[in-house]
Amino acid sequence: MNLRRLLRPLRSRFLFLIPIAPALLVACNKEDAQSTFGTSGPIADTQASLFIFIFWIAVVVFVLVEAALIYSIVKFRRRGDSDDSLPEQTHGNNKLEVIWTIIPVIILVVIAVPTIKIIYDQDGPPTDQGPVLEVNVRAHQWWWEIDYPGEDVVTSNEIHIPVGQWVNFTMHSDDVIHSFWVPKLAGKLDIVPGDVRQLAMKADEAGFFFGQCAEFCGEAHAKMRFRVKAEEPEEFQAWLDSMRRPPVELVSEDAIAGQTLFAANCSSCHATNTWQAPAARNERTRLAGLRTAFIGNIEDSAVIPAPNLTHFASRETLGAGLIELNSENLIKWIADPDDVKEGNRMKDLAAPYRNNSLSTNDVRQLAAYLLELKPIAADAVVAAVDLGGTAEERGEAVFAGSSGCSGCHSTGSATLVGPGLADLSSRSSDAEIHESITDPGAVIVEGFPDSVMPQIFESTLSSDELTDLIAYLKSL
Ligand code: HEC
Ligand code: HEC
Ligand SMILES: [Cu+2]
Repeated sequence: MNLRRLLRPLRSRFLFLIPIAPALLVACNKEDAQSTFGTSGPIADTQASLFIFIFWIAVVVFVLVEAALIYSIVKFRRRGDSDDSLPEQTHGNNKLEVIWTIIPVIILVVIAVPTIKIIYDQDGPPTDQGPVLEVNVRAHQWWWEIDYPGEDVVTSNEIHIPVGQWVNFTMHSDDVIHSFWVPKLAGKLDIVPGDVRQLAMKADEAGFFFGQCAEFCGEAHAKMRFRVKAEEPEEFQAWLDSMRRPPVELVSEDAIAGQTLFAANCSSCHATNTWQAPAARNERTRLAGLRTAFIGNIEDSAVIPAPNLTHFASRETLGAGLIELNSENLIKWIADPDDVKEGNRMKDLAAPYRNNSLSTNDVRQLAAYLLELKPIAADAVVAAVDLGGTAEERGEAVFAGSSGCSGCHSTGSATLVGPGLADLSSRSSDAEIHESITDPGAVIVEGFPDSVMPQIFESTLSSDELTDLIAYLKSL
């Protein structure tokens, strides 16, 4: 029969759909970590139902148009080789043309009404549903800076939020256009440099939601991920509080050695001390300073804004939400960050990778240190520490410890980020050294960038620590 001959080419041409179909259908699996169908909050729910609504309209249109098409093909097909007659021509039929103009207009209006309503409804958190949690997000190539304004809590790449409370994300970009997307919680929103973007969402259930930068932003774009951890409100509050407690005392010898290595090699970019309120408040300024230093010397900078690592061991992922945080992965990351995440800036810029100066043992000790960085228990009493030793010895401990001085300053004449501090006493008085530490912006050493040395030591160092530190610096 003619009809069968007519359909034959279709059969072979569309055979390729058979192996591909399951792959396409997997995209609709609600269980998938980044599925937009398995929603978990009012914003994503509404967006998904709008999608489904438009989808069914499209299905009806598709079925009617295809039915009309197939009907016409069959009804007006050429009947036999001798049939050269043309079917009746309807060109310029006013009635038909008016009908197929009006029907699409009606369809588009039906789609536009709920769409526009939802766009306006979802612009900002609702004002009548309790307090809104504010979270600041700053996108960097290729990681996320997170802070909770008014809470003195800073973190990176993992965003904790309370279940059932509206959250308003205020977003900036530090470099190029990024896009903030947590598929199960809300649609994506582009973050354009120089602009402030706001996105509200709410999680209806606890969970660890996948996020992903959804705008191509350079080499490691596909690996610029993050997580939103929605927790019951008490757990969320407990997390906020824990981020403001001091770290536990380091136990293993590896971790203690790792701390010194970290101060010397890593602390010029990464902060681990924002459990202290002044450091937390200063973190944005510190990162902005690193950014300025990087922009001033893109080819050869030794610093760039980097993820805050305070209480890093309480995180679950590594490399901006890329892989699970465990000892094996962390060692892999520190040994060669590029092997885990091609193109990332740490491998390009950090001195130890440029000079290839980290031994396998150093890497292991650094990992041991980072994996012990967690807050003390809520009910732990901080014992007063008697440091002992001479003022100079105590000052040396401050210099090499979590204040991060040794990450930026050598004690010889070599320039790291800041000047080498040998012979400091021959060029500065006690008062000048004191000022250099507590108010680094007051006098800038010639040839060095402004606002890179953190403006926090006035509040993070006790006056005893300052005195000891100055005694140590004078001894160099
Ligand atoms: C030049 C600045 C710089 C230095 C120095 C540096 N890093 Fe990084 N580090 C970065 C940047 C930038 C990232 C983010 C990379 C990415 O995900 O794209 C990063 C990421 C990390 C992460 C993953 C953080 C997360 O939230 O997933 C760890 C862990 C880390 N660095 C450890 C170290 C250690 C250990 C050292 C010292 C050996 C070090 N870094 C030295 C810039 C630096
Ligand atoms: C993130 C890098 C960084 C850290 C951390 C840092 N500094 Fe600095 N420091 C600099 C830079 C850059 C300069 C030069 C610009 C200026 O004068 O502010 C500087 C300048 C100084 C000077 C003046 C040096 C001179 O030659 O006159 C002193 C003293 C000093 N720092 C001490 C410290 C001490 C002590 C600490 C730790 C408590 C510390 N710095 C932490 C970057 C840093
Ligand atoms: Cu991005």
